[in-house]
Amino acid sequence: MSMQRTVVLVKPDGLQRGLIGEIMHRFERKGLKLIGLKMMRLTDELLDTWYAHHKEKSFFKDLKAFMTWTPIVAMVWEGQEAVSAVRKIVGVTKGYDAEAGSIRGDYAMSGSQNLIHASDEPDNANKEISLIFKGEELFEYENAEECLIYSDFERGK
Ligand code: 3AN
Repeated sequence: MSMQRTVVLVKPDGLQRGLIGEIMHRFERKGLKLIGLKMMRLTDELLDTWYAHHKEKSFFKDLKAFMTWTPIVAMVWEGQEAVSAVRKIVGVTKGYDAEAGSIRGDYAMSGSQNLIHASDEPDNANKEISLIFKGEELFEYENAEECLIYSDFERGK
């Protein structure tokens, strides 16, 4: 087990549908720790880097247009195995396939307008953090509930 950080973006459809609070609540109640949060407009250049693996795909242009439609809300969450824990809460890419109980399973039907981006592995999470957040925009603090969420052993005590 390892302490990890992961990036969540609430995409323009999540903002328009008023789901920011609901989405944040899902991660908060799980026991993940919020260490960074901001609203921003993604740029064309940033998206070229962010979605470099989709550059040749037929949907790339539409994906970029969608992601720049309105501002997005970016967050960094921290916790044990946070990358996979967050992906499970988010659900699989296509909303109509996503398990009931996951965010996409509960709120999405589309394969592209799927409310959220979540980092897919720790190395990518670190790259994504550095693309969006400056060092001083990430906060280290003691979470008062940490002793209830994790065992002493898991906290290295
Ligand atoms: P995920 O967001 O579940 O990690 P990725 O990384 O495969 O999925 O895709 C990134 C984004 O690209 C998706 N969230 C979705 O908005 C869009 N996308 C992926 N596959 C398709 C597709 N076949 N058609 C349209 N848009 C897609």
